[in-house]
Amino acid sequence: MNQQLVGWDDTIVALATPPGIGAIGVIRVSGKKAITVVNELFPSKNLQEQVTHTPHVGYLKDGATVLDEVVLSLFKNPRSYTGEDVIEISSHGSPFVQEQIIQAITARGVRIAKPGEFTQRAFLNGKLDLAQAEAVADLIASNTEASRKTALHNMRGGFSSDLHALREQLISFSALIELELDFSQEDVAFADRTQLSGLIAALTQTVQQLLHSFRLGNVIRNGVQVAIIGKPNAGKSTLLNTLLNENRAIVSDIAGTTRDTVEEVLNIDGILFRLIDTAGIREHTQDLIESIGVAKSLEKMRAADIVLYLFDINETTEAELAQVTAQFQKESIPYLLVGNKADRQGTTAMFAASENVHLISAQQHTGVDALKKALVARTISGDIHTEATIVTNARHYDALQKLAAALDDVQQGLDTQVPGDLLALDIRQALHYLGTITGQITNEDQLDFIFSKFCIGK
Ligand SMILES: Nc1nc2c(ncn2[C@@H]2O[C@H](COP(=O)(O)OP(=O)(O)OP(=O)(O)O)[C@@H](O)[C@H]2O)c(=O)[nH]1
Ligand SMILES: [Mg+2]
Repeated sequence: MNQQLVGWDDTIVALATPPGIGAIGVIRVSGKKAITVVNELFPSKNLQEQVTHTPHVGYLKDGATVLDEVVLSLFKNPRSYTGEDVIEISSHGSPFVQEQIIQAITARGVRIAKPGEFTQRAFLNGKLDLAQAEAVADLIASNTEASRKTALHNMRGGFSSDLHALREQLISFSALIELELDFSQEDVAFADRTQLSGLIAALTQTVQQLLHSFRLGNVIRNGVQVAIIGKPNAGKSTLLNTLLNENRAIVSDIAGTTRDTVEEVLNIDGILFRLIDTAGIREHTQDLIESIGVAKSLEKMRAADIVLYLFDINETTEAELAQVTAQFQKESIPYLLVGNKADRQGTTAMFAASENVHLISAQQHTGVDALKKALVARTISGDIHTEATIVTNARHYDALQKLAAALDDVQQGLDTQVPGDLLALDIRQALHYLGTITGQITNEDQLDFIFSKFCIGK
């Protein structure tokens, strides 16, 4: 595939571990010259004669200069990450030493790898498909249990095997249609059109499920924006501190304490919530800075994935709450109603508890765990099933949408009894979009774009 890619034949080198001082740094070399070049620097053994998947300890020497004492891991093609000959040099983690080793290697006709180039080669050599390669980048970027699980599922080919099954079905479908075309003179219909229609419906359902999973995928990848909104003194900053378990935001009994928004990240059950404490909203404020803060609160409210509307249960009437709720509904803003200061309930309570309201005491930490659970439930509505594929990648989402549209065309064609050759065209279109996800259909620019987002050395 794509043999004519520029630089494809080069041997490449890069530091695979983060730059800086560390116990060990790993330098990766991949390509035709990997073994001969490193062999020149490694006098103690002839690496050419060693078997694959073996470690070798010894000195790296550039002429008379001893560069470092290292461990080399040898992977001979095709049994390596890239499918080419690969040597991983575990050197001492000094940036100076690593730089010298890399220079000694590049001086022998090896070039520095581009970001993601090792994985790109793995893809081009058929070690992974494109969806799996992209999952490698997701795995490296994962920062929660949920993102790790989905990336791992996709890297192991979970998503790819779903797509493979779809592809097989579409191909058998088109084979039936093509057969019909071959015999069109004889006017026989090989393909049972009701059966075909059933197949397209099943395929559409699978694609819709994958599309649907993207909302969750987005949550897993990017986290959930949660804006804490309410009147001054409702206890918003206290709630933020309680959720975080630290005194992050200033709390006081002076209304209008929070002027600028405060944002912090909280991991609940493997999902990242981006909590935003905002300035209390009051309609008439003379204070310019406070009014800027209020405008910002409203902006955060509209941009949030979920709004926590926090109110003091002792100072809030049913009518007020109904008004606020109506506003959220009108603007289609997802919200949770949270009644605070439940520790003081009963003294001046104007508000009757209902199941739509989460009662808490931000100060006494009561009801807060239940609120966390409600946030998670609101976000994912059910467990994250790691066995099921969750689409996390916008490129895949886009291709799946096009695939769904193409399947729709096929279905319409079946409904309106269009001739088989037109159906075949639509099916080919559907296969095309499927192929763009796994990389069976792709172009060099697109590949470069995808892999350029990887880190160097991967
Ligand atoms: N009794 C009681 N007091 C609380 C509770 N939560 C907050 N308070 C008090 O309410 C006052 C206001 O709390 P803040 O967290 O600063 O309120 P806020 O909503 O951030 O206020 P602004 O930033 O001014 O909009 C402080 O005196 C808190 O100690 C609670 O659960 N119970
Ligand atoms: Mg505050």
